[in-house]
Amino acid sequence: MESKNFSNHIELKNIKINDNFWNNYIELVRKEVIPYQYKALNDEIDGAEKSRCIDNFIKASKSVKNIREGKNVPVFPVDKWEYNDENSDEKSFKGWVFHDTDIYKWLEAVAYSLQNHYDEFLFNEAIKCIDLICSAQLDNGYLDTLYIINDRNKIFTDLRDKHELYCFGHLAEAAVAFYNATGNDKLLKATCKFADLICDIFNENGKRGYGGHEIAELALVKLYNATGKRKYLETAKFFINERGKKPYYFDLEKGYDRKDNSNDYFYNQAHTQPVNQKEAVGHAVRGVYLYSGMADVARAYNDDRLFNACKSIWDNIENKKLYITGGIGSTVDGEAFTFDYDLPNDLAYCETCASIGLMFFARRMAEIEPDSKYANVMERALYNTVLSGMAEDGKSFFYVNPLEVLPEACHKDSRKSHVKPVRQKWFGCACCPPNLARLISSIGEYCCTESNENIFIHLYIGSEIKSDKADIKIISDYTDSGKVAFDIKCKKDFTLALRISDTCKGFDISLPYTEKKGYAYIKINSDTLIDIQFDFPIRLIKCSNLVRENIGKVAVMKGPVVYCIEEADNGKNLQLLRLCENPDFRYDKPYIIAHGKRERVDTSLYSEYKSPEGEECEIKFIPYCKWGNRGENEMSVYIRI
Ligand code: FUB
Ligand code: ZN
Repeated sequence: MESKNFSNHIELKNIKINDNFWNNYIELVRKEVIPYQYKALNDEIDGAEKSRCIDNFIKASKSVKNIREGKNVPVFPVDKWEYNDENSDEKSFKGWVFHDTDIYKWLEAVAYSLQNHYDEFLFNEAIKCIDLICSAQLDNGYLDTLYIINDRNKIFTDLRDKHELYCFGHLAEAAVAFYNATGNDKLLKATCKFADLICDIFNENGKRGYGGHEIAELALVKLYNATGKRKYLETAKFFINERGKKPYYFDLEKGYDRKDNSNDYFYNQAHTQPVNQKEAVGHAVRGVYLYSGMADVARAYNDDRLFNACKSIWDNIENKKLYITGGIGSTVDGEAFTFDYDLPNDLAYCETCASIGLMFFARRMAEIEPDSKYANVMERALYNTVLSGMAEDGKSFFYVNPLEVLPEACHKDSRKSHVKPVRQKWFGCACCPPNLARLISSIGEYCCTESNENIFIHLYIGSEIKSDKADIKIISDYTDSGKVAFDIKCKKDFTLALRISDTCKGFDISLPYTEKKGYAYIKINSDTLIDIQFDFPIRLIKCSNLVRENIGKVAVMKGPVVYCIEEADNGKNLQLLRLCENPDFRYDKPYIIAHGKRERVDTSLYSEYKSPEGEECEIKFIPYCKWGNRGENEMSVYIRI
């Protein structure tokens, strides 16, 4: 690797967010989302799909007690992804195979939130959950309620589909976060016991398998960083090395005999070894979790080949598979990446979790290689698809984040039934809401990183940062006026590296700097004040003409914020609107108003061509992340010009 001088994110305890825009979201997560999700986990929300998560832990805890007491514990089938009342026994596991992760992600969010704002009541509720989780752990360390309740003999026999290593990964992330935030190590100890079991089972002399849904890789690296136990790092590397080797482990465990040496398991990114992968394929969330783990392992082992695979996958996403909103995953079929430049607006998947995972990948890449392209994408995902995942009141969520919605199509066309025209209270498959909660409450970890001699500012969020190099106060009006001020109390010489956003037209920094790979470097050797003015005019952005849907259309952006049009502001049939080439934009926060034309409705299905007639009108744009807060209505990011 070019430089071994990697950077690390600043720990949450050393960064206090103080930013009008972000305080609002962080408080929303603390006051609304976390308590609301706790109710959801306990199945206490009327009209929402049942979670069954806590219920499964209670059942597993009883199984563990009965096993210890030598009592007969019933066996139920482990043969599906989803177990509901119709297809399973009342006493058996309920919900999706990965439902344990809901409480782990909730706990992780609680941990970050406690670090931002200590709350005795929340801490005590979290401890109750941790006690419950630990009581559901088998004596050998194994912990997954599906198998503990339903069938202990089938443990780790269906790695491709059953998510045990995925659940472990979220457990480990929660445990590390909770320990870091509170010093309470009960969950961490339980997790290490499970991790030890995993390391004993999966190795060169044991099972040579790996999870069908990745995340254990990055989680084991986190666990290694928290505990210093090297075998966790080695097992992360082992999972990445084994993945995609032929004969495929997934074939072996299912007893398939693949005679033709064909490639398979693109969906799980297991078609070939990660080190040989060059583009993003398959299930998007799995992909970005794997790529994050690859970046971690490449960094820890200084592995150039693996890092080059990460870079090539990154470039493929950034330049060919990324929606303007920072969404990824172009199809519901496998919730997956498709092919280069295939970015349909109305059929998009763009799962909230996928953009969150993209931020994980981006930060890791930025830590290894200081190039602004990573944080540019991180910012794009954050301000658009990630934030759009949650309603303004924090009480409902999008799983899928399309760029164009016609509610009637969502209701009547089954190809679009994955697109919900309004946010949902909760989901049977509820991966996204708790993922959002953990991301927003740990946003400080994405703002800046530091290496031996540099502090990198990736996101311009108002904050107070403490490091051994300096205490830095950032006052930010970034998304609005583009102004950011730094007040630096210097403790020792260092270089401040400020990301130059790819969405600014120009910028002005009050001190001399040198520019490299999208960062402006400023030497700091005494207390210093710096002002940056980013020029964020309202801009029309076009897509490559290889994206067929968007020919003749543009999107409107101001800084990193993508805008859209909604029926609530512009009436029905948004497809009839056209922007003037000189739209004379007016910014009236949060709206952008522009001049355009509305074509007259033409009900005759076919007629002789003549240039369309239309009348002048005002077109009102709203930030994409705010769409869908006024009931069910049409929405579009792209508009004809
Ligand atoms: O499989 C677990 C989670 O459920 C995935 O990450 C999401 O995409 C959803 O499929
Ligand atoms: Zn999700």
